[in-house]
Amino acid sequence: MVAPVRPAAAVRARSVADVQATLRWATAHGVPITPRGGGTGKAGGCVPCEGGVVLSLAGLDRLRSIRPEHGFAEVDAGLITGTFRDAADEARLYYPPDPGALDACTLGGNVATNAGGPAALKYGVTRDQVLGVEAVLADGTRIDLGRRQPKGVAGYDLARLLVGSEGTLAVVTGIRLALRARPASIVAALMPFATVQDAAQAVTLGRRSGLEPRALEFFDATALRRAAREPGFPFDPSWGALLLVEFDGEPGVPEASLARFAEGLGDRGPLEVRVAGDEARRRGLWQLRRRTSHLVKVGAVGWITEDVAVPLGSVPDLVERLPGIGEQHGVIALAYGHAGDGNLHVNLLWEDPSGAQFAERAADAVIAAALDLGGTISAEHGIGLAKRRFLPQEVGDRAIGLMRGIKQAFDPLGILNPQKVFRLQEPPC
Ligand code: 2HG
Ligand code: ZN
Repeated sequence: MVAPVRPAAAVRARSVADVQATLRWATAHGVPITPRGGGTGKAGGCVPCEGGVVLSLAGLDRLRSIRPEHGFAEVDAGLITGTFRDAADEARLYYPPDPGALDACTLGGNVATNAGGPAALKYGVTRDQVLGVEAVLADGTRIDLGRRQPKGVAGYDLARLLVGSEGTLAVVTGIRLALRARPASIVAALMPFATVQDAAQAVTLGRRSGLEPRALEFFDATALRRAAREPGFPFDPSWGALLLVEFDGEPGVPEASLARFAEGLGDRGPLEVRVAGDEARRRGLWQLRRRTSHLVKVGAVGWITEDVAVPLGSVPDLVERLPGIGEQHGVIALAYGHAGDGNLHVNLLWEDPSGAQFAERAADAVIAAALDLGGTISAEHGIGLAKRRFLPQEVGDRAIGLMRGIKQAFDPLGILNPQKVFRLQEPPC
């Protein structure tokens, strides 16, 4: 877990010029800068661990333009993601990324961590929508990177390099985001399974069938039991696990795809298929899904949440290993999340303060399991401080060396979000 830290000062930028002035000053005085969007990140990326100045982009929140004729929009980095999605929807357009903190996180924060969400399954993560970025370099220079049309291969793709760089290379102030046509029809269904293995198996079989679900969300029985203390959360004690499956397309297509998905699972198919009959019910299901992260933690005195991902065929292996990890380390281990992307939010909870001492070891075991299965330590929350110690295990020292070289080229004084993602020097914070 990442402890709170107080910076020496905070700057609330209202314009790109404010960001430039702050960085010019920081370079002149060698002051660390920690950029901040909505502050909803899960890996401590916006914790000012070296003191210095927190640079808030939240006041830079204009929707600059929507250009349907070009298929993109230009936004300030501090615009709330949900506000942008609603504006696109009003223009009959669609922006797919829908992270859990949709109504509080900013598009700049999403760019920093390359955020995902349920619909990333069909439409990709934030990086897949970014055509270009406007950013301010450590010395205060403003640069425009990227393209204005679907194709463009002029030089290294620096715009996309900034996506997922967690504010360590430059401060992103504006973003050019691709927009799509709004899907004509969307249908969601709950599919409970007798066993967790059947549900995990359905994730891999469902994807292999050639169908393209828009979302394929998984809940294991522990997650369900805990979340179902909330009235309205669907659960039956006979359920071993639950999938929330969603398809979109021309009218009639999603219903047919759902039926084919369930039928294709044969004997190990769902116990039932509960289709959300109308848009209000579909939205209601997603409200509950969005609250799952909070609901499962009620009653716990502490927790660590992971966002590991594994190759699709290994999802059943990962879920099978979790109860053993929980038992061995004396914590409650549960999983839910974007299983269609191989991405599970493994939550390690303790209800007695003594559990804290074992939780880090349990987290190590979850990370080791994901890496052992060929997966990743972070599918969508980023590395920040919380996952930093695991990064060398996944990418190796040579890759960390290359990343340090890139950091040095962008930020020679090391003032931009220092110590995040990987250590710049010892002792680290
Ligand atoms: C979600 O999918 C979020 O609900 C949060 O990414 C996950 O808190 C978590 O573990
Ligand atoms: Zn998630």
